[in-house]
Amino acid sequence: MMRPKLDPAGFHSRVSLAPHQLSSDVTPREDLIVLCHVGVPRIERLDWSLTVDGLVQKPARLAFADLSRFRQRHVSAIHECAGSPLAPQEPKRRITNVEWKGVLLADLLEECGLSADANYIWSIGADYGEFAGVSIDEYVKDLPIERLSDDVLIATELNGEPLTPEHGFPARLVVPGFYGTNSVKWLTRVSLQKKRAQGPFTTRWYNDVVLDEHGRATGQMKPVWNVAPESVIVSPAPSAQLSIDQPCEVWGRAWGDTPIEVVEVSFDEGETWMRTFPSTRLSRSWQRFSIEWKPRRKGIHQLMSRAWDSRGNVQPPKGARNAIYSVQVEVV
Ligand SMILES: Nc1nc2c(c(=O)[nH]1)N[C@H]1C(S)=C(S)[C@@H](COP(=O)(O)O)O[C@H]1N2
Ligand SMILES: [Mo]
Repeated sequence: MMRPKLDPAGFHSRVSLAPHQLSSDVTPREDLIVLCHVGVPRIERLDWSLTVDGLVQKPARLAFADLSRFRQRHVSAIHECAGSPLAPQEPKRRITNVEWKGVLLADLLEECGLSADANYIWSIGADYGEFAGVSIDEYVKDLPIERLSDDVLIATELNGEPLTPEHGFPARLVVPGFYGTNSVKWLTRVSLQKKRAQGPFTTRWYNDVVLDEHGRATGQMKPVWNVAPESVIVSPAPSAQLSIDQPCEVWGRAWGDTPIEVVEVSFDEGETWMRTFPSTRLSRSWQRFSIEWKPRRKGIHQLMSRAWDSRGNVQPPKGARNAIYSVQVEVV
């Protein structure tokens, strides 16, 4: 495929809703995040093709119409941007919950026959340009082959409609439970490989420094793949005024790659925590938690929530993209 035209060219993004605006279970289209590092390629369906190569028995090239040969899958999932790759420890909470439709990458790869030495799936997008002063030939990401068995999609629809150009028209990868950066838009090539991809988006950016318990670098790196446990209080909103001795519902959203089992809520800036059990996870959606609070003291209060996943991981107080979120309210 020839290089498509970019419109716009260059970094293009739209900020997401703030935590207190996350009232819809499914994020409406106009409130979705948009993040394009180098621009928005414009590709017609008839011009699009997907090449499958590398460690496969039968390399393939599919046209858009070929996708209809495979069974269609719906996945309802959180879709979260990992934040700025230039400031990986800064929480941005660019979180949405969406409905994807597409075909399973596993079905497609089964036809090609995986070689036994394929360890990683590289996915390549049609965008090109410059990001943070680095010239980008193509947007390349990777994922471990073990992930394939779950629900990795080649998606063609978002919230019941064809993808828009900004979201990857005509087809994109979706890795539910992984940070958005791994869901390569304008997907044009999938390559099975032995080693991790060596482009800037898998080595220089979106590759976290692993810290020891004192916060010192260990020299090891960890790819920005699985979404870490996270939660936000949706209501009350920041600066809300609450009445003393009146019960109020404190509720929010919790999510992660693995289901959230417990959410703890603090009304005193993390001094003490109350346990709540969030709603059961449906598909890969976010979960809702709720707790009643009767404020007994007038003045400013700092509310916080922290999510625990089924592997016992919890949100840290600070210094990570999934750090605890807090809301300041006034009791009058
Ligand atoms: N080809 C390509 N895919 C990409 C990106 C990109 O710049 N190029 N950005 C990634 C990032 S960082 C995020 S958060 C998601 C955002 O997807 P959305 O814009 O559809 O919400 O797309 C990912 N896929
Ligand atoms: Mo992102």
